Amino acid sequence: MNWRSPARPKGKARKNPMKQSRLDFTKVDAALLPTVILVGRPNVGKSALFNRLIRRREALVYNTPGDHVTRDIREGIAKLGDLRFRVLDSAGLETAATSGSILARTTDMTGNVLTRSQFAIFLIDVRDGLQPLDVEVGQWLRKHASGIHTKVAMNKSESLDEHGVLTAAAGEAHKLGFGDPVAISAETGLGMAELYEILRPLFEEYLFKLPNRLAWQDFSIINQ
Ligand SMILES: Nc1nc2c(ncn2[C@@H]2O[C@H](COP(=O)(O)OP(=O)(O)OP(=O)(O)O)[C@@H](O)[C@H]2O)c(=O)[nH]1
Ligand SMILES: [Mg+2]
Repeated sequence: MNWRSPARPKGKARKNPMKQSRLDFTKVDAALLPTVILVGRPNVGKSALFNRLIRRREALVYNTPGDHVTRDIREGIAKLGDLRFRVLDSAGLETAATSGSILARTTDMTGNVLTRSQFAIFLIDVRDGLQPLDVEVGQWLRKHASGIHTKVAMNKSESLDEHGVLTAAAGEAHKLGFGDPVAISAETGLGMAELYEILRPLFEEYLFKLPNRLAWQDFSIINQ
């Protein structure tokens, strides 16, 4: 399913995944929104997904100093249907994951970025199949971000239109150990509806579990 409508429903509920919506994320204080970090080896499409999610407007660019390099971490508010969340584009994270020589900076990254994230979307390039670097990123995540709920996204899936190929790729991606993958295309928007359906209950649960119930008790409840 290729659902790309950004607008909130007006009037009658539309026939899309938002129908089951309860919390109105558009009313949630931005500071309380869950944070999702996009991770993966180079070129898998993290920035492409980031740009799609934030619609290229709200990117905030800032630098996270490391030992030898400057990391640019882009942050924005993602809009996925009526869902809102903070999203981080982790340029450079894969380097930390794949180079044993910069473990110190890995620790920096853990402190600066991972502790701010409750969720991760772990992108792989479905056209390449599972690569050793993907496996390393997965191991790195398990080691440094074990508390982060991680979902694997098979990006560039628009290029695999044969069902059997995608099923085989999903079987392979499952081996990363983060559950069932979701097939997406950051470029065409394929799979955004599935991503929405996966993320919404997780984010609702996250918000309901926030310690300060006063913080969310005023959220609008919609479609009840
Ligand atoms: N066919 C296809 N190409 C894509 C898709 N998403 C990204 N790309 C292409 O893949 C290349 C890498 O995309 P980026 O978004 O820069 O990848 P990245 O993971 O941010 O790369 P680094 O920042 O270098 O780690 C670009 O040429 C994109 O146009 C997709 O869904 N389908
Ligand atoms: Mg990038």
